[in-house]
Amino acid sequence: RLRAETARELGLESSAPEPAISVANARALVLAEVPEEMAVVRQALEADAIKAICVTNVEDAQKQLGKGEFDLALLALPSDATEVLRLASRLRAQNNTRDLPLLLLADTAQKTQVLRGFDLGANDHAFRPLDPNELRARARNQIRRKRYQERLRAELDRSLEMAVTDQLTGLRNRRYVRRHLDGLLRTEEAAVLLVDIDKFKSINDTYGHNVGDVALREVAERLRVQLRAADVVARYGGEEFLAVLTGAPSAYALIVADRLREAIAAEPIRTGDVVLPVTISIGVAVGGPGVPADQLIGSADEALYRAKRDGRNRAYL
Ligand code: GH3
Ligand code: MG
Ligand code: MG
Ligand code: MG
Repeated sequence: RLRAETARELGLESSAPEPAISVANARALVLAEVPEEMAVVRQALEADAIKAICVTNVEDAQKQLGKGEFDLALLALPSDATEVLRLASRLRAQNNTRDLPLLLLADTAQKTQVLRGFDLGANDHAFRPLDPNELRARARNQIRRKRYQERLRAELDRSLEMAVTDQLTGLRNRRYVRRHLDGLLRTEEAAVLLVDIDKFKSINDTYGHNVGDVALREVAERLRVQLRAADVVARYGGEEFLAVLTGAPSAYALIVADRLREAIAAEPIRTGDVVLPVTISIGVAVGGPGVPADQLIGSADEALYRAKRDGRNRAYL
């Protein structure tokens, strides 16, 4: 119960019961040489509002499926099943069809080929003569399974995103930027900019914590828009931020730092009736492969300390 509540609070799970997974508007590719068989399959699928896209040869099937817009493929095995089984194998090897459900249609005498198909990654089968109700049940099953898998994957993506995001500002969090920096420093030069808001405690003390939070978010946003997409800026602590720059940053790290400083100082932060002049101090350090992240951040912290000591609203290397 605790786990469910926590998940809900974190937005990982809706409080409403999960809606049943529908198969409506699913797209199925049907590969069948024999027109009568094609007609049976198409009718069965369309009874469940599954759209059937029909092809009669392996090349066309491959071409259609390569677009990756399908929820299911029904592959009818001709008397020589080799080409269709090869197709099944290829589909499993390709990125955009790796998870595509494959349903084989075969003669009972083709059991060996069907089993071979399972080895190659087919998910299910139906034997001739095809029973439309059985076909529909098996198709629905596969489509629901695929859609459920997609839902889980989307939830996982969302959890992973949350695990690296600071909730207050939407920036990356400390854990993420540390790992990012560790990774970079294995192969390239990086600059770290340790940003600390000046006299932030007095903002909280004067206007309250909520205004303090607004200021934090606004500073975060101004830092973010100043940096390139390839740079990472994170909330590193309460009112501290860490930006990591790449691409020969020793030449321009201090220039960027001064631009960040100016972006905050130039315009007071406004919220309600409050007009809040805010400044930041920045400590900069540059290092390359072999320099530990801790050491780099330690140097930036020393530079930050000097910037504070010399009166704040400055960026030091
Ligand atoms: P300095 O110029 O030396 O950095 O002064 P300062 O007041 O910014 O430094 P200090 O470290 O003394 O104060 C930081 C303050 O940041 C203390 C804490 O209350 C506040 N703070 C930390 N996290 C948050 C937060 O999430 N929201 C708000 N509103 N305040 C926070
Ligand atoms: Mg601080
Ligand atoms: Mg401080
Ligand atoms: Mg501070």
